[in-house]
Amino acid sequence: DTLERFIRRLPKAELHLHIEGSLEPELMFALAERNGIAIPYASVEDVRAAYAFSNLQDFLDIYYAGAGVLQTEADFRDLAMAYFERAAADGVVHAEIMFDPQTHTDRGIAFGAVIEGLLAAMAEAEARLGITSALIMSFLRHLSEDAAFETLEQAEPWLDRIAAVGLDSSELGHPPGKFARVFAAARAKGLKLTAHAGEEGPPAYVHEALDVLGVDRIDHGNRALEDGALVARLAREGMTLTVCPLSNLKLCVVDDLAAHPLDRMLAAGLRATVNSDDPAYFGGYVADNYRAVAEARGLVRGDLVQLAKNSFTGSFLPPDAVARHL
Ligand code: ES4
Ligand code: ZN
Repeated sequence: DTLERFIRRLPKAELHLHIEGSLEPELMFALAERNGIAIPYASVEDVRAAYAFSNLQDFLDIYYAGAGVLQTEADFRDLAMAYFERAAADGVVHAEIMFDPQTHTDRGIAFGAVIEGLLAAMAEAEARLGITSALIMSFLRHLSEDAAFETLEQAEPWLDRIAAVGLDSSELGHPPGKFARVFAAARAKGLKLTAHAGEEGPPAYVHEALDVLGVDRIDHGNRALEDGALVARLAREGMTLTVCPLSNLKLCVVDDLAAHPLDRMLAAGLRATVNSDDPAYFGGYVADNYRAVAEARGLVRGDLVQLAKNSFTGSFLPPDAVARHL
């Protein structure tokens, strides 16, 4: 069995995926044409050439511009369906997908068009591809907490179809504590909580996500490794980290995959998982991430099995469903 085949056949959950980040250049062009929207690229090759980033903000500027082609409920359904097809081919059996409502509502797209399109794709993915899924509604941390509260209010009619809230976008200068009250409100509504922390931000932001927000999961968490006491705490509490190797490479969180800390995380007893983050922008879906980091860090098949197990243990599935996947 080749490594690639082994990875593809390993049933896994994807826990860190921005659906807007799965917008491939080909679909971007098709939606631009369908919606009569001009995009600043001449060709698919031209788009891919623009995907050279030196940090998170570089990427975010291009990612928010790309999302401008998404206009209708059908666009969001097509976007998510394309992701599910690709994920199924990679052996993903459960996906917890983040969406950024503010990226769309701030340019006049109805919250309902976004979420109904995603929910339609989720239903089709389960029926036709056998993939279960859940939604994580992410707040943009460069915007205010009041704006996040407004988004939580808009989501009210669909709260029973949203598993969790998340926190993404520009990390530096926007610590988790900025969203303490809206995360408490989300928790009171029965939602799970996750937040990007320690991608570019310092270990203190990871502490804050745990202590002030009370998150159930940490997205990325790379920089936690700079703080030994924090590592011990994350291990002791069985906190899941949703690590994204190719994202880390493209956004220069690591200089080289050969220096990626994934195996050090596992060795420290951390519940690390492997995910694709924004696969259309970072050069690979979840199986590509497993393969790239396995080759760069010499992971053995037992490590890959552990990572896949962690993805179910760390999911927001109910315990009986988790047990069926282990
Ligand atoms: C993101 Cl990699 C990453 N970090 C923070 N926010 C994001 N939104 C989409 N991808
Ligand atoms: Zn992310």
